[in-house]
Amino acid sequence: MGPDALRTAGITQMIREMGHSVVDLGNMTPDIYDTDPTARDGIHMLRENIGWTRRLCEVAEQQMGQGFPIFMGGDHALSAGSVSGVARYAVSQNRPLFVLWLDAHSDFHTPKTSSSGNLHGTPVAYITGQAGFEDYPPLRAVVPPEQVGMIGLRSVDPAEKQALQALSISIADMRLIDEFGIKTPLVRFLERVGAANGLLHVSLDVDFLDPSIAPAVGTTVPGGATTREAHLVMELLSDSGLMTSIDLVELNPFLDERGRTAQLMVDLLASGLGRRVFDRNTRPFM
Ligand code: EXY
Ligand code: MN
Ligand code: MN
Ligand code: MN
Repeated sequence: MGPDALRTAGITQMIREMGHSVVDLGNMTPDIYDTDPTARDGIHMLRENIGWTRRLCEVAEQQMGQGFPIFMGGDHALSAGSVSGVARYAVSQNRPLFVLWLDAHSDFHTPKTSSSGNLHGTPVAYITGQAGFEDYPPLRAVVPPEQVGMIGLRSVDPAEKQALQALSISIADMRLIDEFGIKTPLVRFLERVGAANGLLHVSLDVDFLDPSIAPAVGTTVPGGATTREAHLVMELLSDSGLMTSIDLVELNPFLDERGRTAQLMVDLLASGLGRRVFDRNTRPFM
């Protein structure tokens, strides 16, 4: 339902109006995975998620060679597939892949540590090659933790925190954003991507945004990014020219109010693709 809500909000038309051609591949279907998983009980839809990961990984690798893929969800578990496929493509190009995770959550559980059993809480651990994903497709290309940046965090479970503390993922929680502004950590991360001639995959979870502006998500956490903070992130991404693929995830239109969250996600993508009120060089005062 998420992708259809984005389509209804005019995502295709917006991209065309910005001068790009669009191919909508339609809604994907997962591969069948009918092996008995070895993971403990209580992990929801594990087989389905493994099937989705396999399919999306193939599609992502293939589509990276065709243009700028936009992966619409749906559950954030889809990023296990989208990012692992993008990572394979990056290896084929001999370029490092950086991943920017815009989210209230760190999504750093494994099927072994998750207490909810919801696999949307796990994709970053999978793509960075953490143990505990033995049932999943083996990663051909791991994203090194030092090439991952997380911005917007405000809900991290103890097991995730413990695992993250041992790694060098760059983290800007909301406290840091309050103190230094959202531009500071983002620009530092982008400088590293540019210096390494990296590809940049952005994973935008609706719950990165404050629930007051984006109610259409099942995992709202108060204290999120404002409308302008989120647009600034997307505008700076566009200015950098570094972003090469994006996930738009966790949109649940059943929880929306007159489509406002879907519209905001489309508008944010427009900023990420270069929509501006004025060009930078014609901006008054600065
Ligand atoms: N950490 C919690 C869990 O694992 O259940 C919440 C995860 C929510 C993940 C979402 C969508 O970003
Ligand atoms: Mn979800
Ligand atoms: Mn998420
Ligand atoms: Mn989230």
